[in-house]
Amino acid sequence: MQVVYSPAHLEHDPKTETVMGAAIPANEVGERVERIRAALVADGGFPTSAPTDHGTAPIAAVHDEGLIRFLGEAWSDLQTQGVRRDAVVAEGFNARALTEGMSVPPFEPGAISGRTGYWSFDTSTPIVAGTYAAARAAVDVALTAVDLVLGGETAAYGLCRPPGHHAARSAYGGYCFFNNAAIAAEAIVHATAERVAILDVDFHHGNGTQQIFWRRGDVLYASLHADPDRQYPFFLGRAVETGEGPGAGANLNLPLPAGTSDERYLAEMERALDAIVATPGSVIVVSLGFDTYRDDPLGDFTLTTGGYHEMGRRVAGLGRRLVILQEGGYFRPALGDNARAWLRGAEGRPMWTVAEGERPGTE
Ligand code: SP5
Ligand code: ZN
Repeated sequence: MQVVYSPAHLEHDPKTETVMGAAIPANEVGERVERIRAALVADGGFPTSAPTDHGTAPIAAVHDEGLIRFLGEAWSDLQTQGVRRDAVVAEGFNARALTEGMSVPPFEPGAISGRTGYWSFDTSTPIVAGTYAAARAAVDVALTAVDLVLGGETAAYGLCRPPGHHAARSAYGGYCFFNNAAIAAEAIVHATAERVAILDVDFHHGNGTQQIFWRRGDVLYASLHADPDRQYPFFLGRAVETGEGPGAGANLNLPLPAGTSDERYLAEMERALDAIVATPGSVIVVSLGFDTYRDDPLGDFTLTTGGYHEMGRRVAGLGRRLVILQEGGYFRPALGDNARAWLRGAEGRPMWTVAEGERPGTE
């Protein structure tokens, strides 16, 4: 399977994230992607290529122009306004309740700490000097994976970083700036006029992807994730959210309890796969997260490396072409094995053995 990778992700290098007011070491770091890349190179079955520049038009097909402009300007704003910080996080948020009952037009302030709050929804997604370049490159990685699949490949893996599925049309957050999977799905619809299914297997609900396609009947969004009653992103991801208007019935949320095992997960995934089978189309975009892993510091599921192999096998078993895009996954020591297992499963290759000359998996 072809892998698309860009070293530009390393330019997004936050040192901390703020959770409930406390600065903690950043979870979403460059080592994540470097671990995966190293494991796939060592495997030998995953030729890697660089992304090509797709410009901003495919991003503007999914995101508000104002968000794109803000992300492009945020770092220079910070310098111009004399704020001496190595990362910027909002000082306040544009919460809907502030203007409840008031017919005042939305107002984007000039001050960087307020402007940041206008376009974001959490404190754990710092913008640093290289964030925009990295986020643009992640989109190009996703779109190059789309090009490979539309060019005839059965599957391609875009090693995106920063991830994307939390980014909404007009807001960034959840370590995500541009919604790589949504941009990829929209590009596929544009190129093929076919319907597209997005299967989101990250631990967290892809609130951004859901929001972007909420009223769209031509893009199915199906997600398995931690129940938002107990886990981020909290405000979306419930089973009652099924889409509206032309998108009614084209959104499937499968919230799951703490402790969800391989067996439970794979059984639940059959419901998502059934929904995909019931939707015409030949391409699936997979939002692939490994924060469902048993040792993940953010997650509370108990999936194993073997579970990922089986997941990849079953998703590929639908017989559709796959654009597989990396989302979350924070237990760094196992990311390489987990990605390798999922992708080998999708190719119909077995799990590796010690006899292959590799170290055994972490199980
Ligand atoms: C793409 C993706 O996986 N984004 C996830 C964003 C989650 N942000 C909230 C982080 C909260 C960290 N809390 C650590 C608690 C450990 N028990
Ligand atoms: Zn996640």
